[in-house]
Amino acid sequence: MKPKRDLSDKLWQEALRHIPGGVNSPVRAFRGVGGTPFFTQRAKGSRLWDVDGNEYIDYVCSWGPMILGHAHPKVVRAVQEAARDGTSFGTPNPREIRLAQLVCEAFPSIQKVRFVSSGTEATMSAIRLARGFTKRDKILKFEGCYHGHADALLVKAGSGAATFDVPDSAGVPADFARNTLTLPLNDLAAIDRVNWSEIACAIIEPIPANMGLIPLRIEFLKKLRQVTQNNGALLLFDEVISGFRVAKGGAQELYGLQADLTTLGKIIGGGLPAGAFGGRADVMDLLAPDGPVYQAGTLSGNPLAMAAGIATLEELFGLSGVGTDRRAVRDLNDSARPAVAPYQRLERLTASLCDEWRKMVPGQHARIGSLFCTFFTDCEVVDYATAKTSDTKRYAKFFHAMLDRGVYLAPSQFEVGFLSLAHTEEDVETTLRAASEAVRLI
Ligand code: KE4
Repeated sequence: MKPKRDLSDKLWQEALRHIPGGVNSPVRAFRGVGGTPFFTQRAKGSRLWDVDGNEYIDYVCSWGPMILGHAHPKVVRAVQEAARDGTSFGTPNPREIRLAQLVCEAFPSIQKVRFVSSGTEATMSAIRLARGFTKRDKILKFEGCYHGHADALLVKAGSGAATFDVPDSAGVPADFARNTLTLPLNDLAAIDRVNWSEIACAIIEPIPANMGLIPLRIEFLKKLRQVTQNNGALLLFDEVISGFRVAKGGAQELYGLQADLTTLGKIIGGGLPAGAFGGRADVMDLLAPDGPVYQAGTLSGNPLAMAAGIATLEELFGLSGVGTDRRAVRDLNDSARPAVAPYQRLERLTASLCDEWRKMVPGQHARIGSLFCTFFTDCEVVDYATAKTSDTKRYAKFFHAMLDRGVYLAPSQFEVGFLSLAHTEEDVETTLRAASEAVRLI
């Protein structure tokens, strides 16, 4: 039953010689589940093939970007066409405007947007902008939320209350962490223990998906919106995962809330390196070259990443095929048509998987749109502390049993599963069959 992965194992040894930990991003090293990773040769639709020819149904989707599925023809063609005209100019290019239009139309709270090359760059820049706008140094984040690896955001929570924190990564000076306070999620009383008049911004994943999936109490988010508004602090929604994923307008559309600043990534680049931060024009206008907050990037607005992002969003919003490849800047009305069919399909297919899954896989289950997660624990999971009660060894056994049956889940209990528009009912059936066998082994 165990698939042969001889070539992956050989490549792994070579990777370890040249690349720290053998990977360019830690979670890929399978440290959360044991064993060593497979090397992907190619991907198409909902499937990955490793270098040994093993095929997997992919529920990681490159950690979120591949919402259309891998190698979608419209995305591939858009990138090929863009590449034929050159790969980077370092000047403004029309595709930046088209993608900016699509983002501002999808997110009413985003009056202006700036593109960067990753989610980390987006959150790092947005934090600096919030500090520049409010002239305050302190920021507030939430326990277990991940916002990329900028120093100020690599800070772990204290226990349960707003506390000055210590870095949770080597190399981050204590001084950097001193300005980052942390609160537990879903704890309304904890919000009242903060001196909000000294806070530049509160940054939160409105759908926390980096400790497994933790549905937030809507009154918690509403209180955060209210208290930041009342105290001149900015509310920063990190929608790098949820943006364009749970709805066209992300969690803000789902919850009917508007952030002052929003960070985006993953889907916005259609699989190429891209991120973005945007929000209120009076805040965004503080950015260089107009304002005093410096921020820059050689490959920001890269034409290939913009082309992949445009093709992805236009397909997702039901606009593709309106020839935008040729005319990079279009009248806003073209993109006004509501995008519901794709989101309804994602909702329906993920529900069909999870409704059966939760009957056969013991644990605490969570699903929001096409994001899903099972915590291998008996206790109700409402925050990072309760998520950490999960039996990670049991999750690891389940992960490998599924992988050996051709189903690739996140190689960590503290990530989430993603579906794409390329996943099919047959994929769901195959996955459920594998899960019914895998649970017997753990
Ligand atoms: P990147 O710098 O990895 O593009 O984005 C950082 C980031 C920011 N905000 C949120 C909510 C995120 O989830 C992320 C990155 N997510 C992880 C997976 N949970 C990326 C995978 C990885 O680190 O390899």
